[in-house]
Amino acid sequence: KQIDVDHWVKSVCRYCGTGCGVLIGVKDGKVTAVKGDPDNEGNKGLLCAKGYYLPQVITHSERVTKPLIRKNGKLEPSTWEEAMELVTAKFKESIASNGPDSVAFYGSGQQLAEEGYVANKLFKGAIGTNNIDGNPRLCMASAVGGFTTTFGADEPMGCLEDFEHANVFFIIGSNIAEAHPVLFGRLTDKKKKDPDTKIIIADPRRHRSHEIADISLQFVPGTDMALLHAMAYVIIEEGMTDEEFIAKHTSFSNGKEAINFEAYKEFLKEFTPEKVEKVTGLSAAQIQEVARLFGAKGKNTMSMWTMGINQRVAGVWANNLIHNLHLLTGKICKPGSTPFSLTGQPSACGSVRETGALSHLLPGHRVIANEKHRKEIAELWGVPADRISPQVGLHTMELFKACGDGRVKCLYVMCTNPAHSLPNVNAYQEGFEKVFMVVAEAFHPTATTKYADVVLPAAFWCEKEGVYGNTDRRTQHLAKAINPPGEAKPDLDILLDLAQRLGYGELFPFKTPEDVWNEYLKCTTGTHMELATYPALREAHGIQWPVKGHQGNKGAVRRYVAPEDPYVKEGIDFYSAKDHRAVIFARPYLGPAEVVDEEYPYYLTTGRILEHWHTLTMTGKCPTLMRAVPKQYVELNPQDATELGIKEGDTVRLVSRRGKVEIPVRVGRPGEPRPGLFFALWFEPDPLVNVVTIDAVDAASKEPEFKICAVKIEKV
Ligand code: MGD
Ligand code: SF4
Repeated sequence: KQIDVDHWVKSVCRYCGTGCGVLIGVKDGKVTAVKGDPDNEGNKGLLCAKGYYLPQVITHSERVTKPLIRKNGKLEPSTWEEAMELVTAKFKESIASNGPDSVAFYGSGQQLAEEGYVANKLFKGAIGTNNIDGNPRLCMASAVGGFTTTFGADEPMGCLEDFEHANVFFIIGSNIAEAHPVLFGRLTDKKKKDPDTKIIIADPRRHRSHEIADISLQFVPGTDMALLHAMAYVIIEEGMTDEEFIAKHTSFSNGKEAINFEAYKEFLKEFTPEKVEKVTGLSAAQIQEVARLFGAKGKNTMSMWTMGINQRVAGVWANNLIHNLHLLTGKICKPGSTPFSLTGQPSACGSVRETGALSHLLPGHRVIANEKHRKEIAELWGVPADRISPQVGLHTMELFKACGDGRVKCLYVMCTNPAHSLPNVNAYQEGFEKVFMVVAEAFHPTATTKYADVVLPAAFWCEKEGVYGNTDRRTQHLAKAINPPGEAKPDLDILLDLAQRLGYGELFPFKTPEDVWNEYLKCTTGTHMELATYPALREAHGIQWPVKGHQGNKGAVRRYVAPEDPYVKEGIDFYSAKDHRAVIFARPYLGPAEVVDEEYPYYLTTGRILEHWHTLTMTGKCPTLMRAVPKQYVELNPQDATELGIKEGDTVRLVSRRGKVEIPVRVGRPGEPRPGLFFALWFEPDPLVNVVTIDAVDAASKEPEFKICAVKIEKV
């Protein structure tokens, strides 16, 4: 069919962390088409269904086009002036009466980097509270913890180009086929071109990704630490280590103190394949086979993981153990050899991890706990040194708890839908009801706008200019393609207006996203995550940092290795780590927070499918995607279904210690998922699966364990 387009605008898909380059076709001020950008390294012109159907989402009738204020319990249209005056008065009053920590901001890995930077500066630098967090806490916080504890700095060293060089892919806790479909396409291409490529998929759940697996491991939920330690044991036992690499580039720790290689080997004796058979439900032979493939000399191994590893109470430690395998074998910082975390959202890296828009961070990978970092940022922001509180702010789950117990009185929510996406969400309802909540949203109603006191109409993805930072340190510019509908405004403009009204205008003299970027760039100068300039980003199809001195439009494809990384003179140098040595951790085994018992005998896990994104506010507006998958469901293993006398299409009640949800059943193919495990989609606002999930968090990253809880099942 002929596509009706006047011109194409270079942008980036607004969904997953792959960050596929897109070209937006515009005709008469309307988006008429989206196609993959062939010059983008991330996707080389390909898109998945979610990306292709973005035009159907933009013009939906549920776009918010006017500010709304709650009056007599109902959200009524108002003017920007009235809405912003109300928000300003409430925030000012709360700060004056209860102090800066009585207000908070909750953002998103889908916001633009400039929006994240300005929100962070407004709350931490101007108002003086570190109560700013965001949904990357639910998503990538454990990966951040893994990278920072092992390598001393966040974010991966590898790149998407590594797909072309790897011979062995070790994919654990990731349904790459559905959550990162274009990367799955790269994987299948690689396998087609080079049939000797081996793909290992390790996951308690059998899913679409398993279809190309050479080895498919389905372990007992929450036992991956045992599997990873056992793989390390085999790698050492069978001489697959790179002793020179270990001696030169690593140190060992038990998490409390330094240990030596011998002590680590001693520790691993508790994790022989035979000993972990029972825990993991895998045979010793399976574990040995996988370890041998991973460690095979002369082969390049790329590991990938996402929420199955991150959304766990052992999230940071499990991340450490994946890094261990690469450090023991020296399979790192080489083409095709790398640990590579897959990011859930388009800009969790660029807009939150890099801008420091979480309660313990500051821009440029700095941290609140470090006095020097606070001073540096205060100086760059032009605020007194003591304005940035040394106290780490509230992390996501604590923040919503604080809305309920009155510690937080005013909350600004932007580009996220927490009343749907938080685990054990019923426990936080009181908070949603009590707090004065401002929600900057592109669509209404959502689960969260239902509780909002003020809804601010936000411009959507292609209606504003800005920058995303995708999964492989790739910074990408999104040009504005069309005007927002009605009175909707870019989030950046709304935040700048709020800053002005709160009396901090001098600190926010920005007229354009580029002005914001220019100030933010200074926060990265001299750090190892120097970013590219706006003109360079506008021209390029993504630039990977570090970009030393912000010069040029060629970033560092790989990090910590010469000549790609400008901070390394020769060979490999883990320059962010203490003594330049990455840490191999002897982490004690930790299983899930909740294990099955007589009363709650099944495990429940939740996740994405290809066709839908998170809380359905966007893909739910797309008729094509809704036709493909109109309803969420819980998937049961055929053996479990038979034993329970449940058939495809039946409705069941899933009951946990926290809540219950009624949901239709889909019976999987044999092994889908592992017997004893149920898998539920969670995209519908009603019934809400998150009333059942658990809000236990990883002690270090504070990321909740969405991936495992115990349930019972009842036929409705
Ligand atoms: P989204 O649907 O992505 O979900 O959860 P959320 O972030 O809460 O919400 C984004 C919102 O931003 C939408 O309502 C959209 O309409 C709005 N929006 C879109 N564009 C703009 C814009 O430009 N400006 C503004 N202001 N708004 C905009 C995601 C969260 O969910 C995450 S990140 C993870 S990883 C968790 N995963 C997970 C799971 O695996 N299982 C279960 N059970 N729950 C989970 N919850 C978590
Ligand atoms: Fe968008 Fe991810 Fe699909 Fe690419 S793979 S088109 S970034 S959702």
